Amino acid sequence: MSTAVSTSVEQIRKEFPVLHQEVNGKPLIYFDNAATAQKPKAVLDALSHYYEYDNANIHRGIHTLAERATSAYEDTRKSVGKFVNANETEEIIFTKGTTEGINLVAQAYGRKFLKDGDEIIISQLEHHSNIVPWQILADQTGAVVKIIPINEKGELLLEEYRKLLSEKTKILAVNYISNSLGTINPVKEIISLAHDAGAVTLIDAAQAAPHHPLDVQDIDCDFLAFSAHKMYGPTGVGALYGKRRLLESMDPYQGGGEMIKEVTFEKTTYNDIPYKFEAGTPNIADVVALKAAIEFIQSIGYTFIHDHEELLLNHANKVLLDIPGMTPYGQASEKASVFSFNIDGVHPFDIGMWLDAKGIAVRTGHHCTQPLMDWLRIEGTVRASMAIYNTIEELDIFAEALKDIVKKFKK
Ligand code: 7TS
Repeated sequence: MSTAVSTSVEQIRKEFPVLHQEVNGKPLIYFDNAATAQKPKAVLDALSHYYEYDNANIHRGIHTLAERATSAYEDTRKSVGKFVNANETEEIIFTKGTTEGINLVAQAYGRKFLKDGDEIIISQLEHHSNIVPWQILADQTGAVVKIIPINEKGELLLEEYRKLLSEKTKILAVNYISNSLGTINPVKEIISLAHDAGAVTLIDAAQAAPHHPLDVQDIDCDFLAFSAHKMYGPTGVGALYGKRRLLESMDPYQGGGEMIKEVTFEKTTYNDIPYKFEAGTPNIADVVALKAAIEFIQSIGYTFIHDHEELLLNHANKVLLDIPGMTPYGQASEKASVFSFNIDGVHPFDIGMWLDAKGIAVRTGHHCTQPLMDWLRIEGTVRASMAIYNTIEELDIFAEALKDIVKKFKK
């Protein structure tokens, strides 16, 4: 991990062109970072530089541009390997994002190794993309999906989790950080318990990558998936880490070019990892720009990110909790900079619309966590999710805007 450089939020904001605009006549306040984060100039420059100078298809050409494109693509693989502290670069597979990474494991690992009566454990906090692929797998194999319950604060009940584990448990898949409540889960402990039961483990790190250092060797997960776009990188690209032994044992996910060694009509042999899982022309430009996103995060450092986001969350609690009618959701002791809430008598959608009219972008609804909303007995929440470029002043404006909305609806 690179050490935090001396920087300031003011300097960081200058790196993000999109932040410097008015929306509906007000300066934009962007609090929808859990959905997707904004992109710094370095990422935008990497994208346009690639298309302006290096664009070529990778791995197949001997001409100079093809070599440049290939080495830029493979440089990102090295960079991602270091970013998650993988043992080997070949353990990194490029995907479209977290969703594809999880589906890849469910199909290429799960479909091959799971059978009738086996169990897959997930949690009440999961995003649909860490629920539905396992339901599809369960339908295909006869496996059963079990759920780790949570407490009122939005924390996983580890004692209940222990009771779910048995020799039938074949896969444990949980998120590192909840997108709806911000809960940071004790994944190292969860993984160790799953391994004791003989299960393979997958961590959905979609919300962790922008906020929390990733170290696959330390937490000892078997698979870990994340998306570039939530960590200041481009959309349409992400990475899946998998332990070599497991990746090699798996079937291919998709067939096509690049993932083969030799093809005849009688028999096809597959390429080595990681290429076995990268059929077809990949999203080269966005992979190249992912490296710039990693370097951006490393130039700031997770210590600075953590301290600033903690400051924001504490301030959010200070200025938002006593707004009349406020019900916050998710009060975990370990929590990322997400503030999810409802206000009595006002539909979350109306709050979102009124905030937008004031230039404030939040997300409203179930946040692709419908089972969690059902557990909370609500349809959805308003979610303000903060990032490295957000400020205390923005939170103050947000609090005032919410007070105005409350007054308007109380009339
Ligand atoms: N897992 C978690 C925990 C997420 O928050 C998301 C996206 C995903 C998986 C899926 O990531 P994707 O990049 O493959 O789509 N979360 C959200 C959200 O909270 N609002 O919009 C997308």
